[in-house]
Amino acid sequence: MPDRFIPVPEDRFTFGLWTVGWRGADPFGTATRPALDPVESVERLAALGAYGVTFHDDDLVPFGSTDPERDTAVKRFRAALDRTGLTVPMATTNLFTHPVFKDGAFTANDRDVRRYALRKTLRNIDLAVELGAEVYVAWGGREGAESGAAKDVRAALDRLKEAFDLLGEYVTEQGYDLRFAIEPKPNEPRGDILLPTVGHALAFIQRLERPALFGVNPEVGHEQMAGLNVAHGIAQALWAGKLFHIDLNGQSGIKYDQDLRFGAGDLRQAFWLVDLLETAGYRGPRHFDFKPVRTDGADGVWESARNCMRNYLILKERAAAFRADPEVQEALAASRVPELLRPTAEDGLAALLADPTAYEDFAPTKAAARSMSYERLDQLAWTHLLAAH
Ligand code: XLS
Ligand code: MN
Ligand code: MN
Repeated sequence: MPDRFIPVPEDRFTFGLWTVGWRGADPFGTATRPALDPVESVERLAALGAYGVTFHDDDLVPFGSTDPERDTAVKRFRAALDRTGLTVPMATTNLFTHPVFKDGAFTANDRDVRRYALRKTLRNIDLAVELGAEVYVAWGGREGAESGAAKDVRAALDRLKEAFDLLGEYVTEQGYDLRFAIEPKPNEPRGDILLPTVGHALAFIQRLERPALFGVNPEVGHEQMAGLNVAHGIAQALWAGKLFHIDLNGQSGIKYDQDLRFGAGDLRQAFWLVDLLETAGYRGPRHFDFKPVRTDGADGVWESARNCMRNYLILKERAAAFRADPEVQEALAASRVPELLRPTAEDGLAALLADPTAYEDFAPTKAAARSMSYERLDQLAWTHLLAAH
């Protein structure tokens, strides 16, 4: 049987250089794999059917490189992109690896560290735009604290706002067509990180000078680390017009950031997430931010990259089958799901107040006796997910 789940660039699958390039170093062990040349990553991802590649400044140009070394690295990367047709839709800054960022970057207590972090970011924004990026991700990896007195959180939020306002001013002045996507995460590597969830980030964005330039880049596992329903978070970001980018991966419950390949971990949430992205009109890249397991060699790296895309396509097919099934449509109607689309009081406040059926004649006990029939609906989803229908 021909394989129906082979990715093509039109699927818009993208990968960070740091994902396939992860060498397996963790807090308890050193690297298990050799370093990967970004050029090899570009070539291999293109051969697998990906659409694009993304990078932190330091993934492409190692920290501390001289200007000529930087030029050579960029030139080689650009040549690989030209050869393969792979795009760079997004880039970001590493503001967490070097010890200088041990207390954060834009919110470090030390002002000189904050100024350096801004310059490092601005420098990479120029490169991102040069390579065609439309989105610039900002993950505040070390913007946080382990203890209460260490960080004045309100001052830190002022500094974070100041940093993003300056970045917004810069891209506006330069005339760059670049928007920012803030990536929430509740903890790790800091004990607690600022803007821990999608909701925190969305509220923060509204207080910036140029809110239209800012959206979110939620990561599946990051929301799940906080015990949240990722599809609900993504739905709210879409509702707010703020889903500028997304990091897809897998996570099994509330624990360390597992960064499993997409589809591993909470399969049901992955199913509902794909259903949402595919039905809500999200047009951005499907970006995988995962870590190939450190037990494996190069075979597992490329196998897991392939499987991220394959699993997305499998879930896309399963979700479409669920939506197209007449029995599901009937079950949705029985659960009155379409009724939620109807405004509650389109007749206006005066009419609502004058309507005896809305209160005086309304029979709460009778209404409460109506079954919602959600069990049948959910089992239909479950059987479609497992192709058992
Ligand atoms: C880490 C984050 C990171 C960002 C990019 O947990 O997911 O990889 O996506 O800096
Ligand atoms: Mn993660
Ligand atoms: Mn991420």
